Amino acid sequence: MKIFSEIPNEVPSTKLLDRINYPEDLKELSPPDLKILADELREFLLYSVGKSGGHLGAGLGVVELTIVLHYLYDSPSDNIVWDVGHQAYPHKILTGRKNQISSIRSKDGLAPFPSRNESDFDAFGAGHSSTSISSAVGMAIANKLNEGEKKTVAIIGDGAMTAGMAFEAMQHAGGIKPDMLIILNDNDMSISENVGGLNNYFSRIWASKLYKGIKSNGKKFLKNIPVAHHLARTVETHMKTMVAPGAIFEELGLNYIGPIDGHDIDQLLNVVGNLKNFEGPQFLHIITKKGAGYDLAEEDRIKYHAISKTNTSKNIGKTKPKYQDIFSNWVVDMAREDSDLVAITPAMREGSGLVEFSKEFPERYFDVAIAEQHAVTLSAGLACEKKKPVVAIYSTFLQRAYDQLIHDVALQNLNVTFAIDRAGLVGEDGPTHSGNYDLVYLRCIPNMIVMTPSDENETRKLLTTGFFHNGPASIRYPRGSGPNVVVENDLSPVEIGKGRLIKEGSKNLIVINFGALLDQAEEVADTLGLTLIDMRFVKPLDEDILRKYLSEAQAFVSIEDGSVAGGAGSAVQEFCSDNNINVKSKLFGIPDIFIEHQSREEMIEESGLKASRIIKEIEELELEE
Ligand SMILES: Cc1ncc(C[n+]2csc(CCOP(=O)(O)OP(=O)(O)O)c2C)c(N)n1
Repeated sequence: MKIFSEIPNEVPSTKLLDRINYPEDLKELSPPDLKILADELREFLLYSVGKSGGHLGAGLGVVELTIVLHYLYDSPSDNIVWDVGHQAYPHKILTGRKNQISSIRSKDGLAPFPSRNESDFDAFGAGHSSTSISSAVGMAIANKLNEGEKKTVAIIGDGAMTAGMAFEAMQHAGGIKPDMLIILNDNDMSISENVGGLNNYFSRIWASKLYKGIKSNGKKFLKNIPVAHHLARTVETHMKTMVAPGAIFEELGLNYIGPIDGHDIDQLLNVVGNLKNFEGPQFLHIITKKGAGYDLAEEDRIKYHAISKTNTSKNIGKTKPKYQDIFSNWVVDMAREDSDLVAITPAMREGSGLVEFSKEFPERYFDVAIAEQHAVTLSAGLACEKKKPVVAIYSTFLQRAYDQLIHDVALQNLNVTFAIDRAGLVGEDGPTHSGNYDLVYLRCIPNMIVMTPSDENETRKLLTTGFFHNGPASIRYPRGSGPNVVVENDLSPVEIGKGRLIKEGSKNLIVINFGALLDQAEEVADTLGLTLIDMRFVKPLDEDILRKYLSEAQAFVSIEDGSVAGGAGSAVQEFCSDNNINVKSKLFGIPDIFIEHQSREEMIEESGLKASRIIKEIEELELEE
């Protein structure tokens, strides 16, 4: 494997890759050519991610695997399912999208993850982790029912393998034995270091020389004779329970093979080529290096999980703190004050702003791996024993733990604070990662306090408020930076259910803001001379302020960075209806469609949430003078 030491600025010369547009072109190459192609593909990937920004380390790690899969399988007829899909850039390049790859993640460009709308080669859309085995089992079952000839492969990382969903799928597959191949791409990393018992287990397999010896000498698994193979396996399984950790998958009913070097094209061709024709669920464990072939990415696997575009002025002089920095400072400050504070992340230490906390309070920091459901119920258990858990979680990933929110936390009125990050429109990561639904799904849960800070200082205050509240509380804030207001150092709460009047203007039409689009709301209020309230709380609503201003008004408009259907504005409508307050209303929020990947600004614009658009729509409201 060629090791590159920089991201090329110019389009690299890639003689072989130039000839490859679709997998069928690949099949013309000889195995030695595939190795040259791997170097070219890697260089081209480096160049294009340098242009587009986006996920890098995972893609570099699966260059050889991607080539081999497309060489051996007949996609799109065969189904190749990539878990999460952040590693699928090489797959996109080899499946007809080479010339568009540097448009990835931008408006009208390629999607950040596999997308069935984008290409027939993307067998299953993703973005969230650990869905590949379930969907692949479904495809394999359907193929059997359809009496088809399609092959099915799921490729899942060791990080994604930590999720319960992956195990739910494997235990099902082990029972019904569909013909499929699961490839565990083990690079010992999630976004940060992979954690937990399963990860330790994989490391033991990796380290076990004894096991490797048994594999190479004792098991002729490359023989393409399924029956003989399975017989051989029965004997071996017993040995493995003593000495070989791969037995856990065997015990589930899968045929575990490996580990093998996932960068060795000859070995991959040999092993995958055989497993492809085996009956029943096959499990191949490959070892790869995240960031392989780019020295900086190999050294700092966390930093190069994803990168920004290189050489853009955007990257220079960024000094505004992000909401994640505000959370990071708050959680450390609060933990210094209260020794019962514990922080939990489902595998998002860097993204959620828990790096400093994890260093200062290692015993009070819990990365539970990609296990959102467990994260929430774990927090419930901690709260039962008087700890004060803060669950730092992306809005979109909290969707995974909805029953746990209701059944384990809220129903028992447990004291858990949810710091909900990436709330609202998220930008380049697209609809899989947009946190559009939390206000809707949280405000209907009894006992839950729901807060929408509108700037950095408010975020700190409302985090404190949620933490001091003895019961479940959620504080949601967006990705990136805010208006850059001064953040006070103190840790004092605000009164629960009290909004704040930002400015008083005409009392005929009231602008009601929920959260991070306050700048747009202010522009609307200033331009039209209207009264503006920043509600702070979606639940409980500040009924006094609403009664005071809405009883005399003709109409209100609400603005929120969340789904308009059932969201915060709807809560105000419900309040008016319950209290016989007869006002017209116009709710501004995210419409009932998935907003495709583009910058957050562009998403806001497409959702009709820019001040200019809101002003126009207000002017079209037929209000009496
Ligand atoms: C449900 C869910 N939680 C969290 C994430 C964020 N996330 C994206 S990739 C990733 C790490 C995946 O690790 P692994 O599967 O080992 O792939 P690698 O990046 O190491 O190749 C995480 C935590 C996600 N996409 N989905």
